[in-house]
Amino acid sequence: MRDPAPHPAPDSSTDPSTDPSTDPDDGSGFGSPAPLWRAVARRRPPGTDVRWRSPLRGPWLTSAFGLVLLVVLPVVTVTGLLSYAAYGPRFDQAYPGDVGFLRLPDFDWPTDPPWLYRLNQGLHVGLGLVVVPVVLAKLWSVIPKLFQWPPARSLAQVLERVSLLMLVGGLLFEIVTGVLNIQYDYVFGFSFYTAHYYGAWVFIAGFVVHVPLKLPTMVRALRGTSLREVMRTGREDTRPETGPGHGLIPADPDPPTLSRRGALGLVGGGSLLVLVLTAGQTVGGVARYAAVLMPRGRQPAGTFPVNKTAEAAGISREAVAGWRLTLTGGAAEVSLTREQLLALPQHTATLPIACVEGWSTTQTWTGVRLRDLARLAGVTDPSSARVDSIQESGLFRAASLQANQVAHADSMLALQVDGADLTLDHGYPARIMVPAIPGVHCTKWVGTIDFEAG
Ligand SMILES: Nc1nc2c(c(=O)[nH]1)N[C@H]1C(S)=C(S)[C@@H](COP(=O)(O)O)O[C@H]1N2
Ligand SMILES: [Mo]
Repeated sequence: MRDPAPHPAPDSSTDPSTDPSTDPDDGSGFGSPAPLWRAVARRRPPGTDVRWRSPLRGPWLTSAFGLVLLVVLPVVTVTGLLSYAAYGPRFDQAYPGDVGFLRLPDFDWPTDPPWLYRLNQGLHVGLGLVVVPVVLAKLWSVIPKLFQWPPARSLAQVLERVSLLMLVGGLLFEIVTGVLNIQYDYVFGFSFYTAHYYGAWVFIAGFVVHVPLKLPTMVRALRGTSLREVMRTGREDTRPETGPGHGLIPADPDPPTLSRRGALGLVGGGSLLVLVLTAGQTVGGVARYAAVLMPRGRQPAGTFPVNKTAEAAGISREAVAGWRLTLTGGAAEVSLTREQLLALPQHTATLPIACVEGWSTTQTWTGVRLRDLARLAGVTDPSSARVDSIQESGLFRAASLQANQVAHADSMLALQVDGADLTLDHGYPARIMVPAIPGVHCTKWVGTIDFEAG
């Protein structure tokens, strides 16, 4: 069956169905007559009159990919926004600090369960990467729309097109900045967070307009042909879709080189491959060898990832030789050597480091509880604590902790990991460990903790 939607003829200006000059009301929404609009409609840019030939293209295939994205992208978006909230915007340690009306409500990020941020960020980064093949497949499936001329025939269509541009542009931008942030050591500095945050809102705005507009079409297309039917149809029996084409079904298709089942398998296989090549970074063990796409996947056995090495942070053995911890916020400053800290009651807890990049590792930490240190400093029930590293510069040299993060029984200034002294790379002489917190706030090479009285 022929696609009932107007298909671009070789010279669309002679096609009465696409030539608005023959239409008393051109439906452009710009009032009639709209000479400018008609002039635009008649001038299809050269080279854009492409013949799209894949018989697989059509509302069903686009909707199938769309349904996956409809389920997955909200999870990626919400976990992304939650990650921003977990960074503690009220301490201005969530970047960008000043986002005007796009600021999320402040709330205390929970400390239970301890794997909360690990799960959140694993979902955000993991699903965000795994869904890339589906995003690309969906874009492939709607390419003919990009070449439609005139680009829009009414004001409503102009708005739809703009929302689509925001959706696609925002999504591709998020994928590119996200992947670059994982692969390179914060090449963006502050601007990664800024760019990724604003990019997210551009995407969200496009998504919120696009979904309600297309949902009825999607439901109709998916109801029209069952997945079971598609999965039973081989390449030989694959035909172009019938029914409303929405500008997707080719008027003049080539014979199929792949079944729809094959196309779904190809995209699903692509996603599975991304999963295998990335998950090993978090799963560890032999899976680690498969994590070739992840910079922190290939750690020697028995070790766990180092985000920033001591060398990169400018910390040497000599620099920490006469190290003392300074506690402030109470009536008098308190200064403690590592030996004095080791002589205090020690607490042991198994806690994850969960980086914003999506990798995580769970180890057993031993050290002094933060609430014990607050008491030593002379501050009961601190409302927050500011932790400073002896690292002189760098984005992550300091962090602020909320009241519940200081008070938690498993929150500590860790001196040891897995029964041995911390290595210099993992923060020797002492580092922060707090349940459910983003890895970036597990400050290494701690020099000062300033407790804010409650
Ligand atoms: N002083 C300091 N502490 C820091 C960082 C840093 O750059 N400087 N990086 C943080 C980040 S982003 C993470 S994910 C964890 C990683 O800890 P690890 O290197 O021991 O695995 O350390 C955190 N602590
Ligand atoms: Mo991190």
